[in-house]
Amino acid sequence: MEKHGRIIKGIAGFYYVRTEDDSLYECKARGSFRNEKRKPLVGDYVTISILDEDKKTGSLDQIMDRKNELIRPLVANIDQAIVIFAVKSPAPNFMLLDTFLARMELAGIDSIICFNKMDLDADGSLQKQIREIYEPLYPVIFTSTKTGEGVDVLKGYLHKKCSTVAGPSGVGKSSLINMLQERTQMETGGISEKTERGRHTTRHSELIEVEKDTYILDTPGFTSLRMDDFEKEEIEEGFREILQYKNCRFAGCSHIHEPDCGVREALLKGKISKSRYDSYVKMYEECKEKRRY
Ligand SMILES: Nc1nc2c(ncn2[C@@H]2O[C@H](COP(=O)(O)OP(=O)(O)OP(=O)(O)O)[C@@H](O)[C@H]2O)c(=O)[nH]1
Ligand SMILES: [Mg+2]
Ligand SMILES: [Zn+2]
Repeated sequence: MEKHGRIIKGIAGFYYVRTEDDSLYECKARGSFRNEKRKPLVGDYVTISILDEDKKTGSLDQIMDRKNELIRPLVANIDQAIVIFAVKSPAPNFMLLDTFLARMELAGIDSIICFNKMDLDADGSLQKQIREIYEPLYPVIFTSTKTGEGVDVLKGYLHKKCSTVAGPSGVGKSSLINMLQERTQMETGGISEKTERGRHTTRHSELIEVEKDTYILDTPGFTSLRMDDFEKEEIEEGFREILQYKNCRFAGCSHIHEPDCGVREALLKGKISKSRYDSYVKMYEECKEKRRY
């Protein structure tokens, strides 16, 4: 018997497929995928044939065409990315955030920025600084899993979409996801002091159904992201504000040292934030460096 479904989790060669009738099957990919070099991804819409209905096992027979696919995190058919940082502990690394945002821009995926642990920003000064940089560019949400503030706003953005949730380790991604849904409780850094590793961090990606047709993908935290798989000329496409102001004298302007550069002019006038511009320059240099290897 054949069924349609979606891969919600992949562990050690097994794919867990949630089917239209809301069952979950453990599937092995058909051997031919390996020959075709097509690897099933979390988020893929698939056709499976049932091997054993009692044991809920199946064979993954067919992968539907993908709307998009991401490498970091490895996932297919995403509608948007929710990038989560903490206002503090850990302190936000804006270069890391900007790299993530640029990668999403280049992949054609919309981002929403969520700053968690707002309870640690009692006087709101961190919030103010963050808003100044990012609010002109992206939706910015502030949340706290301690007070519950902002969680409903976040939920509103997720409605009927498939969102990947990404961010550094320890910012509260799993804690937030636990507040958003009841079905699967993710392990968080707080509640698992008993385990050998001392602390439970997310180690594989999993699609979680928050409500009907609303999915979020919890992913392991990242500590670094690079842009060196892109050409330096492509980096500007990762910055909405640079695309907006690049009325420069020279075609192919790097926006770093050329005269009559619209981007540096906008920077001087305060229309582009220094922090974002610095991230752009760092990424550009990073891409230039790699040519020497
Ligand atoms: N003060 C404060 N602490 C929080 C908040 N949300 C989460 N935490 C704490 O931050 C720690 C990390 O939370 P997790 O949800 O495990 O973080 P994560 O982003 O899933 O981490 P990884 O799985 O390692 O990527 C835990 O000790 C949480 O209790 C918050 O809103 N405020
Ligand atoms: Mg986690
Ligand atoms: Zn320029």
